[in-house]
Amino acid sequence: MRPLLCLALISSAAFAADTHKLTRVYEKVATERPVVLVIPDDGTQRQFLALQRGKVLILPKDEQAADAKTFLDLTPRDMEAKDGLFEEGLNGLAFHPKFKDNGLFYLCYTQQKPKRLVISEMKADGDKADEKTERVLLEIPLINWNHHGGNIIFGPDGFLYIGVGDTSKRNDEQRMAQLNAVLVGKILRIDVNSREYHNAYGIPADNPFASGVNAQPQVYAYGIRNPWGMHFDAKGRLWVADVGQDIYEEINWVTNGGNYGWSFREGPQQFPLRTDAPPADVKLIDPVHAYTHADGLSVTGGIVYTGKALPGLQGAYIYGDFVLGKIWALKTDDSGKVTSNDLIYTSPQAPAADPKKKPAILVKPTAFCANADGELLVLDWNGAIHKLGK
Ligand SMILES: [Ca+2]
Repeated sequence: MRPLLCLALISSAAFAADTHKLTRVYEKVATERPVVLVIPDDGTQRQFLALQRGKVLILPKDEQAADAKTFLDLTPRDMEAKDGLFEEGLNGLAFHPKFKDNGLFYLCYTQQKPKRLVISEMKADGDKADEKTERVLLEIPLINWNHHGGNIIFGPDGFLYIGVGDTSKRNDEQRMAQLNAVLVGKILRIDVNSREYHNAYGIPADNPFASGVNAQPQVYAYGIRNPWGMHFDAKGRLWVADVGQDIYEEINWVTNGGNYGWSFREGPQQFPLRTDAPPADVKLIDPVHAYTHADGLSVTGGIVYTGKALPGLQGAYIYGDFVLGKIWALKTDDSGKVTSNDLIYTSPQAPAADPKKKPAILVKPTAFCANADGELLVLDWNGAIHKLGK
């Protein structure tokens, strides 16, 4: 290739125009490490924002206001180990489908000594959570500070879905993701209204291993590495982004009993560091969409857009890359075949003072959430909330 042509290609890639922009909202509210924003179905349209250090805020109605309320503050609980500051903490918040009547909501957070993931229930009293009402449902042992997921979401079936990573530093060393004798490397599903198990929760009758014989009954789907971003769309499909290791980042449609491949597979290919073959009778489900580490390094799952302000995105699954600050709009047909995947935004970068270091990515998406109007908010690890627009 002639040098001039090569230069032209590089510059056009570097300056590719974004089709969408982000506008900062709730700028006057301290929003360090936001991980999920949820609006319970109780008619109040309150926007609850979970911060990874352990706080839950109720954001003001006015995007320019400063008067956020502290709904819950679990920061004294020391959720993170000294080496756990990146992924440990409060990573899941979900409201009971009958929150309006019963005031119940659910949390998923890490605790130390022993290192574990805790799924618990609390009751709200108006704009305050009552910490004394906490009821622990499930505790899952962890062996590393990273790759434990922790997102929780209620399905249209009324059951609580819990995304749990393989708890391996790398390589699924302990071969947990395919082992249904443990709860890590899985999507779990439990019934919070029952008291059949540990007098704390129940198992939906159609969970794939509901009998609990040779496998844990809480398992709903398996072969998962590090689920980050779970979403039920209007058609009842469960979208789960699964953070990859060396080559691929994944977006999956997760179904009851499905095996999503890890660590036999990474994305739509065999995982090169694993040489043993899966059992002959095992069906491994490939992602609906995967991108390679040429395009991004850590997927953040999103939601299917149903707002009004951006008609071109109607029905698209909006997701992003945490490390490189990109946002895409993915469209599929009903069979899961991708019909388009448009890059709609790329974060600006700030050059590092030290030329040997990488530039800072200014927008690092941790979650994509709908506001009360169905418009898309991007939660940003750098401590900001942005609204997606044109
Ligand atoms: Ca997979």
